[in-house]
Amino acid sequence: NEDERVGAGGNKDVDDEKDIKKSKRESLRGKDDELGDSKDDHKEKNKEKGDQGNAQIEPPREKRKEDAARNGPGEMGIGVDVNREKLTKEQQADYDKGWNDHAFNRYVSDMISLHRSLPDVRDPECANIDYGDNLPDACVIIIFHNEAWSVLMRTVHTVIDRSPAKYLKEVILVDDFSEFEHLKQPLQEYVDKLDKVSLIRATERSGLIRARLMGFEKCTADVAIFLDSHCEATEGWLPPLLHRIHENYTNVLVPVIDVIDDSTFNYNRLSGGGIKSVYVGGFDWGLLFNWHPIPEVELKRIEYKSYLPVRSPTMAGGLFAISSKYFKILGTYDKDFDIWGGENLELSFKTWMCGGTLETIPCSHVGHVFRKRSPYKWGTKQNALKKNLVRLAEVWLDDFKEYYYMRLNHNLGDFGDVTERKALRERLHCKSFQWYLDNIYPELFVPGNAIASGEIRSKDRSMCIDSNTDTEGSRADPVSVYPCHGQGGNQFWLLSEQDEMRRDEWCWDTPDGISIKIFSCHSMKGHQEFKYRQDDSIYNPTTNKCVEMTWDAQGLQLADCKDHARQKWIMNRTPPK
Ligand code: UD2
Ligand code: MN
Repeated sequence: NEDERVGAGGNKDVDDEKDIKKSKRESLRGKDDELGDSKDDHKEKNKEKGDQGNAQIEPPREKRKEDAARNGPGEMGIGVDVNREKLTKEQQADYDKGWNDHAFNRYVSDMISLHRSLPDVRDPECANIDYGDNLPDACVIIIFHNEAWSVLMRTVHTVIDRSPAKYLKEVILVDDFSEFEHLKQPLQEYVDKLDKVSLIRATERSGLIRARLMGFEKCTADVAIFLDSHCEATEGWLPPLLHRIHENYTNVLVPVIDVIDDSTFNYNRLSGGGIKSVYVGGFDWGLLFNWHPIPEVELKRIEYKSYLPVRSPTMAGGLFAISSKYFKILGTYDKDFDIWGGENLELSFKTWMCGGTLETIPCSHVGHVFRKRSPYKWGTKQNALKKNLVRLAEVWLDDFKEYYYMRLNHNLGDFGDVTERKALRERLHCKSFQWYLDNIYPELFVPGNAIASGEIRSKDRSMCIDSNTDTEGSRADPVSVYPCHGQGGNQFWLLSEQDEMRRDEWCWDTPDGISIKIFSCHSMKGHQEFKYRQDDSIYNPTTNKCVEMTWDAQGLQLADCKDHARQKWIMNRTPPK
């Protein structure tokens, strides 16, 4: 499935992007090599200035223009390749620390100007749009916990450099109780010298949801814009967002979120350009956000124009613009959400269900460094995500919450009190989740009439069929057996009416007629058809074989059907209605 792109917290480029990137880099290799020395110089100079080598003082505008014209590392958004093996011992230690602390290549980021130039990634049509000169003003709220200096400041500077001054009222930084020295006094001093920028601090670790709320309280502008602390704003990013809110304050907007490579800081431009390179947000029944291409009906509605706002069922969460007034009307966020996760779906569902519109704006591009792991500690809030998602389900999902709870084996844990949030939904007279699914996200697979669901337990011994289908590398992951853990998760399966063994958009498949692997569902039966028969066997008609646990109970395979325990499976059949 080529269309699987970037997961929040997990990052995948489609293959052809990688190729483009590679060839881009290859054609520049000569140049890069020449730059080898000067790159080190740059790094050394920064080192002399102290504080992790990156507390540069804001250069004047003229100097910044020079920076952009200069052919320095990372300019024009081109990635920087550093060969770790060629670094000195100390540099290697610094390089490794960068990855460790941040789950991206901080060492490379430190080499790149805080004002680096970027290509114009917008569709040419965007240039012809007149947004007028009377747009609402905005505050940009950037929250962070233990962020890298150069990455944080590049977020701040690209916002200031690339926003029309009259619309940018303030930039509000919220430090969510960071530990790093460079984010303490040095940051305060740096910020004091910047026009429009202020810094507030949480006095305990509050998690990203409450940190954003702290920032929002200080925001006095018409529009609140939230950004993660590792972004780069591109030319023209702001007016299209403001314009859409100016047209209707119940529009909630998301820019196109481009991928900044976590290793080279290459600013990836999506392959091909045009409207088909724009993705919209969805989710699965584990209540995790995912990306998918714009559905055909929506493409038709906007007549395939590459510059018109595109409706999106959900948002990724980190980068969006909302009218301050409307954010308040919608009850901002649920302040009992901890650390990370779920707030993006909460805001998405209620925007749609309570009368607003959520759109992606193809003419507004902002880059974000997608990481493969979460770099910071979650402290005592290890179960934060689950708690957030249960609160979300309780308040917004109506009976559909059952699909998520099945995943948890109905083990909800302590999720606190949601009365107030339910009252909010009542007060706003929001529509039902059924309405949302029918009208806003009809593409979603709804488990609805599953024939069977839950764990699939072997009759031979307490082993269950298990496979990972989330985040990275889920394509062609093997389906195997693992001791039953009763927690749902990777042992939760659902047999659809079409005899597919699924989890969300992922299906069992047998590419070779022996092994069983995870592929995206194609609804064409064949190698994805599995019948759960009365004799408790699971049968694939195309190969005329049955699902069997291997004799050593280490794996799973298709084999000729026989009447023995390793081919017998217990799965909960849905009682007839
Ligand atoms: C995505 C979103 C993120 C958020 C999250 C779900 C994008 C690009 N990113 O995950 O904004 O909606 O999904 O909750 O859509 N932070 C704190 N305190 C904490 C933890 C994080 O201030 O306790 C900051 C962190 O420094 C960063 C932001 O919150 O600026 C988002 O965190 P992330 O980058 O780890 O989340 P991400 O991009 O994986
Ligand atoms: Mn992020």
